[in-house]
Amino acid sequence: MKQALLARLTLGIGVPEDEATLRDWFQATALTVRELLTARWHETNRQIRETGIKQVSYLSMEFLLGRGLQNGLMALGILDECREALAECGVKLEDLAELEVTPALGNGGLGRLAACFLDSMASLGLPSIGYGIRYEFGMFRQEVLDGWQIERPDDWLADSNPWELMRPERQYLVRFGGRVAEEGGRLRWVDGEAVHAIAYDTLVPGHGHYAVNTLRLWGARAVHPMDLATFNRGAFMEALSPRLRARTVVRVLYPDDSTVEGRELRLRQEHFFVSASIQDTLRRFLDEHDDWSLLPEKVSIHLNDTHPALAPAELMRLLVDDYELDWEQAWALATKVLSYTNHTLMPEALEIWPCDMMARLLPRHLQIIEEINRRFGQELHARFGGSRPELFSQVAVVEGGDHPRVNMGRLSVLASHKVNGVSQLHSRLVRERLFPQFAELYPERFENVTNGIAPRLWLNLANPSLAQLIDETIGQNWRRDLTRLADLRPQAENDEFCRRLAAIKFANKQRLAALIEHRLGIAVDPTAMFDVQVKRIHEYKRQLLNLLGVVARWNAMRATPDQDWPARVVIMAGKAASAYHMAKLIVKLAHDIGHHINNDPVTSDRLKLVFLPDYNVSLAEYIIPAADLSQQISLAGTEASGTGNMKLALNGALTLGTADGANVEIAEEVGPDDIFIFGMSVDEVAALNQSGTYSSREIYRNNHQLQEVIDQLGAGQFSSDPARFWPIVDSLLDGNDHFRLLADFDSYWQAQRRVDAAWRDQASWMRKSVRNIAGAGRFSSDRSISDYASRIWNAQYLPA
Ligand code: 26V
Repeated sequence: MKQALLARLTLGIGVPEDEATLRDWFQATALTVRELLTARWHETNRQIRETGIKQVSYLSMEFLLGRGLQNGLMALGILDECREALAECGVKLEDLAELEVTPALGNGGLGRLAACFLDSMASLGLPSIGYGIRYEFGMFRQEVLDGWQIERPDDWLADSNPWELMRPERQYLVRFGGRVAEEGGRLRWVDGEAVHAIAYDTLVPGHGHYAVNTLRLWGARAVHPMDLATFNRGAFMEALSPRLRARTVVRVLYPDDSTVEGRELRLRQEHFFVSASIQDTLRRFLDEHDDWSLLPEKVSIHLNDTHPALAPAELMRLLVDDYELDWEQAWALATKVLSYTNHTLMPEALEIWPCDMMARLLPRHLQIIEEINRRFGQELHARFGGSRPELFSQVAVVEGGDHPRVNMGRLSVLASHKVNGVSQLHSRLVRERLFPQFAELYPERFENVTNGIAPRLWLNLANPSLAQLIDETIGQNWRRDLTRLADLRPQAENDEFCRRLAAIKFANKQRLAALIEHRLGIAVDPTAMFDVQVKRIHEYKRQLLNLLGVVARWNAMRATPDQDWPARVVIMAGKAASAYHMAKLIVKLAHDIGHHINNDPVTSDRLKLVFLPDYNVSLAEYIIPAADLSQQISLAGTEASGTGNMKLALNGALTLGTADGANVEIAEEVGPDDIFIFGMSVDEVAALNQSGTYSSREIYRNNHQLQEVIDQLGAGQFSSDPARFWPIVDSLLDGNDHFRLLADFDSYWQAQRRVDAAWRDQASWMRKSVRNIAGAGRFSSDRSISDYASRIWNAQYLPA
């Protein structure tokens, strides 16, 4: 190992050992890992070709990978060996690992899920290729200035990326604009402007399996990178503009879509990566086969939300226009290979594209979608005659009216043989609320696959001491099958085990306390309860409910300082979309409240509120293993699943949550005594909304505690500008509190008091913590992927 590292350092990176910086060592170690993985990768690809086994094309606009070094070393089983070899050279592996930039090519849950799924597909030996965009700038870096979020560009490629391999031979032409021409009785898309999509491959190593799969991200290159004549007459910038223009499409990951110009670029991105990915999928199929009827046996194409929902249109265009299949045959193939996962019910995230924008950018795709829609109308007419006149307008892919639009959700459902939600509850709501008519027309199409998380990252790497304790207690089988964690349940009654678990948690909390002190200059007590809410900032996730609770607690502590208030550190982190003003104001509110109460001599030893900036995968690896309490407090029916809830439970945090998303299934696994569920159920929320009687003001009038808190916000008690938080007060009182914070407040407060009581009995708390870990086995992404393989893709595995 040491020889290998030194060779990469001196020959690969080109620096002598005595001059090597830490960065050089990182590069050399990464290169070593990549070479070892490449051998496995070639072997995997050879096996896929020779066995003719199905390969899944997983299309996703986002892959939130996190760092690669320790993950690669762990997959190769040489983590300790490498640590020792580096130590002999006077280098600490952990210092190298911290140097690696954290790739952040995703916004939040959906992107991280895609990364966990890649890990599981490789670890199960399921041949797959993840397709996405090689954004030059990923998720913005969040800085906080005077409590306000500032977005900074994430220039993650500024230093070289050791993990990617450019594949110039995998290059495809992607067209925009132009027109549809008729050539020999067939329609063809011509003219317009074109760019080359060029593949950059990242290796995805399996753990406990030799398989190494591929993540293929598309970069963009101009067809004619520079105009030499223009350059020679001195117009240097203009000469290079084609190159810059081509790369615009992959420049930046979308953190929101609040402007029209932004929306058109987003559609360009979607088409760019879909077109390249479908062309590549068909190319790979045709390299091995010459009979289209084999396509569904060899290929599955999965749509991660509607972002890749142009795929059916692009697939039909290639099959019908380029490969000259009949429409009927092409459609039968398309619907057999495509499947779609829905990740949100939030109306503003459901993609709908104006037909005029599509006509400009993708004229042939629009025609194809209109044809799909026309034939669907015919099918409905054949099935129902005139008996359901309203039906077609409820399911039409092209919504008519003055400004016709394409509904990407409906297109995805219509073109897929399976559609799934991401938790049992969410899948029910997808059927009942989002696509009720489709669920009636095609009931067999609708499935649930509850989300999961990759235990390699969220347990073995993030919390190695816990992983080791589990190994010593129940052996290593849980590493293959996470449900074996259930074997830990009896350990709740074992004082020695609980003591060791408590010691691990405490060490993790000390580590996080040091990070908080270092980054924020705030000293927190690691013996206090670490009460954590980490996720994107969004009104439906109700960070504001948490903040109202913190102020109510502060008020109560000041009113009765001698009461036995357990010490708490409330830890929040998360990014607000750059144009989402209310979310940014909530970030500011958290800072203003924190600033105020953290300096209160009456309470500050027992109550702290800290906001850690720039939440990302790496920061999550610090926070999650150190959490005692996990807040999952979305309004019931709004959080599709949540996956942070699973990561926190797996690391022994107790959940304080609503009956929403996967919280419901976590409660089933751990049992009602070891989780704190509060608030309205989905059905109660629906009943309240139906009644039309909800009045947040009335609740405010009748709840003195709540009244005090909201009045404090309105009076500017926490801020230098008294009017600063009026928009928040207005949304609660005059906007009728869209996410029903006030309706759930009292129940939340009572649940928090139950949490306090439970925390006072530390021995009992640790027993609960054990049962949370033991109950988390179902939430492995290995289980999710095996569900997809059997119920959706009909995919097989390579032998281990
Ligand atoms: C929509 C858009 C619209 C255009 C601009 C960029 C952008 C980015 C993301 C989205 C939709 C995000 C949907 C999402 O992340 N859903 C989350 O998916 C998780 C994995 O299934 C799930 O656990 C979370 O509950 C759900 O909110």
